[in-house]
Amino acid sequence: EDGLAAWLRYAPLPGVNHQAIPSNIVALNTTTSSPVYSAGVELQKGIQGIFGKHIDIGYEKGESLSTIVVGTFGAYSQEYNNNFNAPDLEEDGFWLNTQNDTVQILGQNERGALYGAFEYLSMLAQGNFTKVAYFSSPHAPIRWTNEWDNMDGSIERGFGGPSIFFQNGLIVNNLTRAAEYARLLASVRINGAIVNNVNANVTLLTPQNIAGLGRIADVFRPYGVQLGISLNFASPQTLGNLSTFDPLDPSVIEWWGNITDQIYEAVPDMAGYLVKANSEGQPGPLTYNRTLAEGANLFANALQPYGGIVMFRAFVYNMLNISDWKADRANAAVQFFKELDGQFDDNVVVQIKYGPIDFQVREPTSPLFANLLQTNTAIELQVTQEYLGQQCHLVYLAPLWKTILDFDLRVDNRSSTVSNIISGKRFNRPLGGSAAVVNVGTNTTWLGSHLAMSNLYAYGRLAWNPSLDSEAILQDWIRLTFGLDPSILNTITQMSMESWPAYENYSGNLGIQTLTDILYTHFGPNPQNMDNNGYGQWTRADHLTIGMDRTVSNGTGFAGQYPPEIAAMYEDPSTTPDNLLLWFHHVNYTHLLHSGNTVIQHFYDAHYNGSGVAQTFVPLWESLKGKIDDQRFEDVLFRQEYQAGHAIVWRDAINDFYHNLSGIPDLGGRVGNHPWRIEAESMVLDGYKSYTVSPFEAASNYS
Ligand code: BDP
Repeated sequence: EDGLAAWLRYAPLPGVNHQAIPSNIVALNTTTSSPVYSAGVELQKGIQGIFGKHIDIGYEKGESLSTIVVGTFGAYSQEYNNNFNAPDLEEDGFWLNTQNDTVQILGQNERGALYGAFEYLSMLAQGNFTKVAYFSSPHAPIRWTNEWDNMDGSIERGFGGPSIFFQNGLIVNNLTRAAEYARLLASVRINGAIVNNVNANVTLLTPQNIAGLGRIADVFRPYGVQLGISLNFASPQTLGNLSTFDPLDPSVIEWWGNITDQIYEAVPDMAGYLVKANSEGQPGPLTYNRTLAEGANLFANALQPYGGIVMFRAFVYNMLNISDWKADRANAAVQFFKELDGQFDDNVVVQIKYGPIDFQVREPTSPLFANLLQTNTAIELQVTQEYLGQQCHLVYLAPLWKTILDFDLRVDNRSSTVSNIISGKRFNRPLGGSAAVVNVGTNTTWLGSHLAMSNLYAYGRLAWNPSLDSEAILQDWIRLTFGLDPSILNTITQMSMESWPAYENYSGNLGIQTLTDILYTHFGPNPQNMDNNGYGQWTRADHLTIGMDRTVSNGTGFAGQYPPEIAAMYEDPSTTPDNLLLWFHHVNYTHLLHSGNTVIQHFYDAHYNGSGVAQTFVPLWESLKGKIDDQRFEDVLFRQEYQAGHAIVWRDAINDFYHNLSGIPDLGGRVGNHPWRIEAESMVLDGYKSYTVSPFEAASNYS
């Protein structure tokens, strides 16, 4: 197995009597591009795979009761002359009833029906034959992915090979993988995908490429996935040859109107635009002294007649001067956006990264969620593991995401969880939801690693229902991906659930951020570079102290961006949780944590513990030999061996760095001795050259 089928393998379930499975499918739509038609095909395929039983698909009510009927409520009522109405189902919701001979899978819309079919198949594939009857509605309407694919076929922060959409500046001819991707997304109820990089290339908007977008949308449509695109704010000038890209200039407004008309001509159901403006060198409205809201509304107006949405990113910040102790990149989003609350059109959604900096291993919840009360918001997550081991390390991310989604920001001293803010419920907003940077590629594993796919699966599940349990989601994924053997279930559960804490322990604990190379690669340890960059990703470490003082009383004031109850908690080191201490406070290495340990000893211990856990993943995985097909077994083993080694590189680089800086010995006597480490000098190397490693703490033999 090469991973292409992901969690939709429909592997045979041995020893199951398939008499209980209905003998026909009735799909209430004959249009081949409709999600209900796809649902019929999917049910047939799944049942064939799981039970080895071929069942026919009909398109109207038949004689037999032993049927799976899939369609919208509307189509069902008509065909079966039965006024069975959906009780307040949200858009995309469904009803699944397996209690009678006729299994009913009915959607509020076509997409809902397809989701219900995938739900039913997921139960069967997991050997779950419980009789159920329930309605299911999404928590939020926007459940999108963002692909950071470039027109040349490369992918920014993509670790699964080149693009499935683009090559040599054009849309690829063969969109088979794009169609398969849409199927995967639909199976976890994702309803939109932005296909190109937020650092957008204007050439996407040439007539030839707009036609190409139409072809992508055509292969997405049968799965109910709407296509969206990222825009470059300066396009009217760089592509349209106008003298300006000022969002209030009539020629610019007209230019975007025309382009939008052309896109909807090719993609009548386009989801909308994603815009990264005035961030990291991208053009935006600030060039013309226009506000970010004026910039966003430019697109909102163009999209409004078509029902499209603008996802406007809150990831806006300036480069900062390291010597300014009041400077703080974490403050930027609230500083730029809070004053614009209420100025965004109703079809604008401000898309906010989960933390105030940038997808770090641990961040506090972005306070912007608590500062936009009259604006639609969505959370931005990352499935692609940019700072989190880049698919070479197993890091199951649902537990991290849950710390944010479940976080109660206490706006107006009332329960205000992030999940209820982004759904629109808390502030009564019409739109909201989530986006995840996924970055699948042409690699048959999609993401570059089999085990990383649990993150894509979990993202979709949580976008639909953020109250689900991370471990329960994981276990569904394991059974679907690797089968029902309990030892497989237990082993992969253990590895995955231990993986984020382990990675946090060896890469950057106590809220200090991922201590990685900040300047570009974002991979591997580089603690020294955390205090010499203009990106504001700072640790403020010297030989006595460490951590960013973000208090109101003494520091950058960031803690004060939260509502009062939360601000008070973070203002005081004694009420700040240990895992965020260094995010909010600048303390001595000898500062005592709630755990009773000093900061520096916690660093040492955590790096030993975390890297130690990574060592155990290898024998744990090896215990599954023969229970998993050889191909996936070997692929994962290779990754786990790499992670085990790289975790030691992390351990020693970080520990040695802070040991040198602070001069404080490790009470365990380990730091500096490098147990379990094999130096390059003790290996027989072929074809390698010596190289000056920075930081030198990461180098072989510590030199
Ligand atoms: C950073 C990435 C960069 C992205 C940027 C973004 O390093 O490649 O372009 O985020 O989100 O994390 O726009």
